[in-house]
Amino acid sequence: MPNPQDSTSYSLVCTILPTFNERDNIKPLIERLLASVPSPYLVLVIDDNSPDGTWEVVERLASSYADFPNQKGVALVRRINEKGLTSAIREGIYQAIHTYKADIVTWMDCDLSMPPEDVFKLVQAIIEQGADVAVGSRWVSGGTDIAHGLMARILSWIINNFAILLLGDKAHDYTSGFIAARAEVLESIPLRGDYGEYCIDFLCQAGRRGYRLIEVPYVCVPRTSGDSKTGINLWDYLSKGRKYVATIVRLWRNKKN
Ligand SMILES: Nc1nc2c(ncn2[C@@H]2O[C@H](COP(=O)(O)OP(=O)(O)OP(=O)(O)O)[C@@H](O)[C@H]2O)c(=O)[nH]1
Ligand SMILES: [Mg+2]
Repeated sequence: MPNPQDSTSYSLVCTILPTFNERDNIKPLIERLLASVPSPYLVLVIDDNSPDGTWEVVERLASSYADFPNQKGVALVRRINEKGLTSAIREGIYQAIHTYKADIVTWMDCDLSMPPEDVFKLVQAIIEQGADVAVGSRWVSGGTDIAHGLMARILSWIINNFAILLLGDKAHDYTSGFIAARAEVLESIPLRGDYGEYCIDFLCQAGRRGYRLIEVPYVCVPRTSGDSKTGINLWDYLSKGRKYVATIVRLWRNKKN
């Protein structure tokens, strides 16, 4: 359990949860997360009008965390006319920093593959170890991936090693998607891309601008409810992988961008 005494050097941490059809995952995720962090703390769900009614579950849950900003809070943005993972996180970052004045922002998948209890380890890497960006990593000592099959793990290995070769080894899990960062870093590096390639771009740019990256190991576990938005079939992996490779090559060619 984190020590609330640690909360002296920041005023608010906000975790953004981008959701599309995560009805059965979102409640346990929020409850486990909020049980493992000190106050004040905000969870901000960005839901793209999920047909399974994820947003309804969040609306109901939000009313039982009514003591924000003094205690822990849950807020919802239900987007009707927009869709997409990167744009959802971007929206969350904007709201977290400008509406709620968060100075540390984190985000993660909502399929319970990333343990909610590990979120505060990322935050502590910022508060206690002086990181500007903390990256949840499957590919450093202590981390691993027991969620994915052999094909997905091999593709992830190829993409990450290609990224390390061309962009450097400040990160070992360039496609992590499990991130905490100081607001100042997020203001200076807007997320670019449609899906997971934003993470390669963001980590590379943060490293190039001299921000301090710390990797925090985590164990990626299988989703137990709902459907994956990526791992539908080999074709889906390859078409997403193509964008990841294009992002790595663009960053390698253009050292300033
Ligand atoms: N708001 C929003 N969230 C999305 C969208 N697409 C995916 N997500 C969320 O993004 C996160 C990642 O999606 P996952 O289904 O876990 O897909 P993935 O992590 O790429 O694939 P796996 O490795 O199979 O888990 C989850 O929290 C999804 O609900 C979208 O269009 N809008
Ligand atoms: Mg996932």
